Amino acid sequence: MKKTVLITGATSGIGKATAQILAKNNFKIILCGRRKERLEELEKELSAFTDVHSLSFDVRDKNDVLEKIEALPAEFSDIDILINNAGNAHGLDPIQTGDLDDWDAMIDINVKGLLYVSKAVIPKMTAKKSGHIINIGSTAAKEVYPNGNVYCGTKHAVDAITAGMRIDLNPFGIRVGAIHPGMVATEFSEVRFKGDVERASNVYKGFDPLQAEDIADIIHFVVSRPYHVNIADLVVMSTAQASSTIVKKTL
Ligand code: NDP
Ligand code: 8X3
Repeated sequence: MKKTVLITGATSGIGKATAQILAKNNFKIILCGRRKERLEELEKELSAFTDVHSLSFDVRDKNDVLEKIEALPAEFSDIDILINNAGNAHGLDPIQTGDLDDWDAMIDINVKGLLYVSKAVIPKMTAKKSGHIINIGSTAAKEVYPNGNVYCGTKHAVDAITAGMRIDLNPFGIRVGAIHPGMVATEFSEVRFKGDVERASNVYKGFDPLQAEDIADIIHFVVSRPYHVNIADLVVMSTAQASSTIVKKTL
């Protein structure tokens, strides 16, 4: 029987690539994101391979998150796998000049949003005593880089919350793990730099960064392990990257 996977942040980057690979590998997909047009387009594309359902919500809106997940049609309501991927960096400023709205966005989306979606899905998993939760952290969950202050703080929180989830959900046989990518060429930097495409593209210039498909492929591997195997914590960087600040560039 096909497993059902709910993916947040499926309208772009890692989430979209994950939906694409899982749809072609025998999973039923629930796509989540705010941008409805992108959801519709992707649902249409993936429906050629599997059953797909879209949910449009802002992860910051806890009532909407809880109501929409609760109201899933019967054929999608039994969620086997949750991929908490929605998130972004907003700004790259020293702590003394950081923008309060950016801080709110990162804390509300990357941390509280992840918690709201988890709160909506976990009862379905504890009731049936099975499930698998994958939180997308970052190398920023493991180290802090200049001007990364609050973004790194949110990803450190994701790391700690993942460990806490794994402990609390252990009696229910629910697998919990985190995948921590280094730099991946997605729309991430465009969002961070508020639509400044040139500044964003410079982030990935002069080396071969990870692509969204690289992480999607790893997520597929993680969710395809036999039940007794839980990939608890996985850091993945491009070969050119040694740490958050050390990247071997050829240009
Ligand atoms: P993208 O900007 O390409 O994708 C971000 C996704 O998150 C979009 O689908 C967006 O959908 C969704 N999202 C953002 N804000 C909200 C919100 N308020 N409510 C609902 N959905 C939201 O970036 P990536 O694919 O790179 O990022 C995915 C995850 O990977 C993030 O958690 C990021 O922190 C993490 N990551 C990224 C790395 C990178 O270098 N790219 C490295 C390490 C981790 P929409 O706008 O339609 O709502
Ligand atoms: C994203 C990785 O180093 O661009 O989490 O912040 S980085």
